[in-house]
Amino acid sequence: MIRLFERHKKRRSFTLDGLWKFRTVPERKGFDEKWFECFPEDFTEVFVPSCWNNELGLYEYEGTAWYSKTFSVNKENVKIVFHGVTGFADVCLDGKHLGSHYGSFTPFSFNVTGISEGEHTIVVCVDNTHNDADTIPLSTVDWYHYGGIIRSVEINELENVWIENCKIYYTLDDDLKSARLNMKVRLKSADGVKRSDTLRIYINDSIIYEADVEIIGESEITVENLELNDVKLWDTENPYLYYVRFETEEDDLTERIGFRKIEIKNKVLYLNKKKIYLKGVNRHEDHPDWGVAFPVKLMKKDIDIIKNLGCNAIRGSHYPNSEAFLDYMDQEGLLFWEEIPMWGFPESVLKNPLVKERGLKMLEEMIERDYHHPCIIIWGLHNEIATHTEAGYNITKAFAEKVRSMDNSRLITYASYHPMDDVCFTFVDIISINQYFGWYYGEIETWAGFLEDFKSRLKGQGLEDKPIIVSEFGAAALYGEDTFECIKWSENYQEKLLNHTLKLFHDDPDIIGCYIWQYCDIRTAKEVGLTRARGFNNKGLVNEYRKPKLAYWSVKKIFKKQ
Ligand code: ADA
Repeated sequence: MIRLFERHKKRRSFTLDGLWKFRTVPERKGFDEKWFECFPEDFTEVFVPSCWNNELGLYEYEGTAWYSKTFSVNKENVKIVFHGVTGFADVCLDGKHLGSHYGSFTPFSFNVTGISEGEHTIVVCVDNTHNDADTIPLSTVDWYHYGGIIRSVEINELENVWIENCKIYYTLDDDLKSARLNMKVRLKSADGVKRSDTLRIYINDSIIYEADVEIIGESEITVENLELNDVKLWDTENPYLYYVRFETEEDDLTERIGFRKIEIKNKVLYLNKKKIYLKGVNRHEDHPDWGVAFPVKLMKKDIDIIKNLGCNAIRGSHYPNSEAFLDYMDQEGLLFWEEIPMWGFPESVLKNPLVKERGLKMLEEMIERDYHHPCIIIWGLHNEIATHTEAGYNITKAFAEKVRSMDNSRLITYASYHPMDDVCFTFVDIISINQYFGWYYGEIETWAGFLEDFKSRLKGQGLEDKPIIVSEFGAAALYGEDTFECIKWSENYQEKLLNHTLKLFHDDPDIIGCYIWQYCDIRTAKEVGLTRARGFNNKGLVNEYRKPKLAYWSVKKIFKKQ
């Protein structure tokens, strides 16, 4: 399941979820052998979407694998959308190379026109290798590099003219009662022939716009200044959603939006002009049975547990999450921080132009995909990169400019691990810091003094007007480990650390929220596995099977009161 609402009433679309032919192979073998034309005989089968590391015998496999699936279409034009393929993907249809894509967590698509109705075969080569020079993420990260076609592959059957995409921008009037909308709709046709059509736009089934249009190949239609009165707002209590449907004679596309205003004034965060404090967790999409390829049922369970904890916010650490997860947060009124998987890049790697190029592309694809989700209030540029260096400065500047050029309606931040000598805070709206006092260094009580020192440093640099988020803090607790002495690795030590820090942050007027590291225990990369008990990052409030640790109940008490 890709989305939680119906995107088309007219257009036929379906997923290729199911069993695919599958073959692993070292070092990108298979191209010279023309496996895209003739798939090797000795294949096995896997379910798509999934992670191959959840298959028997492939627990630690990181490399290349080939996939193949035969399917039928009833039209001559189709759009094939890959919603998530790890690393490098090369796609062939009926033996012809359609194209390639890099980046695991955002979709890519191909429009294929003039094919025959009936059966076709798609072959995909997935290369999930990482290095410490130019892949995003690098090899060395603190989560597992699952491989595979991790999200659905979708086939859309297209008519002669179809809706390629649309963008809905709005501004709310000062009283938040009416909205002004601007929209952009891109129509495409399979050939260069001039075609006439009619474009209609509906909001919640009421028509708000109609015009005759002409398309030669591709046309962008701009609709300006549509006014909507008596707007129902989207907020954490009542997350009201509007359905905007674009329709031509033979095609349609529905988007879902929510009207809300997020802003910072005098270091206070406001949602729809009401002060809000972010009570959050960092969450990886990770489960022992599914890896990163989550079923919607499990997403719902995670959101139920997180809401029950009293949270109003989630940070999608450290990559764009599944579209269905974002849809569900839209429906549940949760506030989301979304970021790209750029984690822990040292200065030397940040100088590589390919890293910058790939990072910019990932930001672009993330914002393009998720622009309409009201749950997203913060775009994260990266996590714990060398923001105390010139290379960190240059890349952060470029990233911030890119994000602002695409979306000025949300807040920008990144998680800094160099708070005392960071040189990039000037580019962002919120200063976010990751610190582990009481775990890797210092004592739990060190936090208070550190915050005072940090704030004086900000003042000294004229940055005291920016609010602070504590984007990561926490302690590892082995599930079931309970001690009289309250020592590290026990559930009671984690509880003690979180009790202390959550109260401290909430009482600090400069802090607008915090995200506990982390929601659940996760499998980690082999590069750091041996420094982590069980090969897991154990700082979850629940374990990897979502069983609560002691801290869960204390955090719940605190968050419910705050
Ligand atoms: C970092 C990082 C997290 C995780 C955490 C930890 O701050 O951003 O992904 O690795 O440390 O547990 O040490």
